[in-house]
Amino acid sequence: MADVTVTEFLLFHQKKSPHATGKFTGLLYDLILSCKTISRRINKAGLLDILGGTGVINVQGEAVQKIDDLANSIMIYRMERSGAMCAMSSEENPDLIRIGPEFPRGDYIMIFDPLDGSSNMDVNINIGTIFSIYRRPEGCTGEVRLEEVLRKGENQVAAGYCLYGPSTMLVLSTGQGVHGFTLDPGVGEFLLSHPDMKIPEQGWIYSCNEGYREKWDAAARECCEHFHKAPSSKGGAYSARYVGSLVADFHRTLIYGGIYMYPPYKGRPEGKLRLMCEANPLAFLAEQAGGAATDGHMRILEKVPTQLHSRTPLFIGSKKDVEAVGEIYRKHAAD
Ligand code: P6P
Repeated sequence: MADVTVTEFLLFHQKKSPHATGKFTGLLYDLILSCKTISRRINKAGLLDILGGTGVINVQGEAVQKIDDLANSIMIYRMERSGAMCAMSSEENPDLIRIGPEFPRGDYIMIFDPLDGSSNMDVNINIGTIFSIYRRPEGCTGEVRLEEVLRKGENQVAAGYCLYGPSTMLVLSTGQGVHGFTLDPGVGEFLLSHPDMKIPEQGWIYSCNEGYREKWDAAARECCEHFHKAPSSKGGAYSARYVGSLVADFHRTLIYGGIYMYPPYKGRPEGKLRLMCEANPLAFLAEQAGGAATDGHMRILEKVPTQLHSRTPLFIGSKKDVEAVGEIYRKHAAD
């Protein structure tokens, strides 16, 4: 396959995409540039002394930021200059980030986690950037209001992640399937490497933090037991895999199939993961790839966020495996 870049792929292979417009391509250009910049900084992190806390003064006399603060600054700096945005929300910022009059504005809203799982970097484990893109609701003008942003995940026009690992990968959907691009550092381009990614109907891996087992509700414990006993897609038992970095655990699930579970637990009835910048974008990808994503009771993409940082339980992956969880939760709800 000849080298196909992301832009070329969207413009030539997704003609139906309503976003193959200059604005969206511009958004994507700056998003990709942000990911490439973050990737470069991460790969040198151990050497550039940007692990862990702040306090280090670098050669330019700047206070070196923690890597996730740095990733956040890179994303905000780039995206507010893209000319495509009217507002953004970052997991690192408590409030909505509105695009000021000093920048060209567009009609897109991006919600992102600039560097999910960043603590894993201290032990050289994959981490990732997750992004969720909406168009501003028709007819809305002037300053973006919070209620324009707090919308169901099914309104996303695009979503994806950048995974920083042995290679840096961009996995993206604009509503026409899921496609993976691998960064060729020599060229500085993301090139199509995984066209039309599909999650297997059923998998052979379940992924959850069983250390919290005693804090889960009965339904979540039964889900875990289900995967201890049920035959996997390979006929034998399921294998347990848990990286503790959401993008890494999801990427493996997208490719191999199976299920990633982050149930609610005592003290956290809504679970730990963010609805808008983690669960929604991954649920969009999962469904586009033929999989499923629920909170145990309903589709993630149908949940109405009550605030920017709403949390949600998450069960995501192969359709059959997520359905098994749904059945268990329905049985417990009926009890
Ligand atoms: P726990 C990382 O902090 C993160 O947000 C996700 O990347 C990861 O899947 C999850 O939390 C791990 O959480 O509670 O199992 O350590």
